[in-house]
Amino acid sequence: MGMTEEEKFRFDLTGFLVRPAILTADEIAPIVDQIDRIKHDPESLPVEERAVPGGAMSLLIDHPKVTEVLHDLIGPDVRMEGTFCVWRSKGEVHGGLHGGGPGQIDPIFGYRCANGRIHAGMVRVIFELTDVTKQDGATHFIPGSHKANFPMHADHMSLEAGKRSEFLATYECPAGSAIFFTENLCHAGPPWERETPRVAVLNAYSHLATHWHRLTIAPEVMAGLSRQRQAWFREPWIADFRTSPATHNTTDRFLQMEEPTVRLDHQS
Ligand SMILES: O=C(O)CCC(=O)C(=O)O
Ligand SMILES: [Fe+2]
Repeated sequence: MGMTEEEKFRFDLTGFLVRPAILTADEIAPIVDQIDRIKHDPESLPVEERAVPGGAMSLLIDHPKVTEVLHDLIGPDVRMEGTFCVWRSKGEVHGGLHGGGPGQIDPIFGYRCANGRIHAGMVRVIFELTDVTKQDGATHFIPGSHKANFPMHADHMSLEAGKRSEFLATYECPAGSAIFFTENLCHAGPPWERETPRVAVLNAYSHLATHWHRLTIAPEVMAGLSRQRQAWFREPWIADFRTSPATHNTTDRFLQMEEPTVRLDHQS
């Protein structure tokens, strides 16, 4: 199915998109429980579930309502390249406004749209696992800043009450929603304002040819994933010309291979 025309318009205009409630209550509860244990009692989990993206949360890697959006934002060949989860208590922050403006994260990860198709570099997907209101302090954005032609102006970079940009925007959503944004959008993880914690998983995806984050997933966590999900972390290359015709780095090829081929530095 893919993104609707309205979703494409919205993402291109603002740099972010909310898909509300794509997860069921039955999917959310075990992931919340897993993150609670990861942060507070990791020993109570089997090793392959003790860190992202293993265990219950592994269904987020390739959720169909996410994959179809990534194909429209990045292209048919997508890798997952990083992920983290948060259990954010009142007063805790991720950081101030960053990104946005003409420099972008790097041109190869830049935001482009040509011939009616979006070609985003790195795309972040936030899975909010609790209901979120606009007062809670979830991720904030300066909409449109992924296409800004002038550097982000200091007058628009404050998160302090009374000094916030008139453009600063956030979202409200029910538990189980996915928020997509291009990493070139100016964004922040401001202080969490709510008494109950923010529980979220933040995945990063990019084109199969590129890699921004060095892979840090623990070998035992990777080993616990299905081959289909391991394929999302395959090496960043497109074609191998040692064969004729060239071999393409497809998911199918990965699945046909006998040996695990997600290379981790600390494994060799
Ligand atoms: O924690 C947040 O709300 C923002 C996280 C962030 O800056 C990012 O995922 O790039
Ligand atoms: Fe960020």
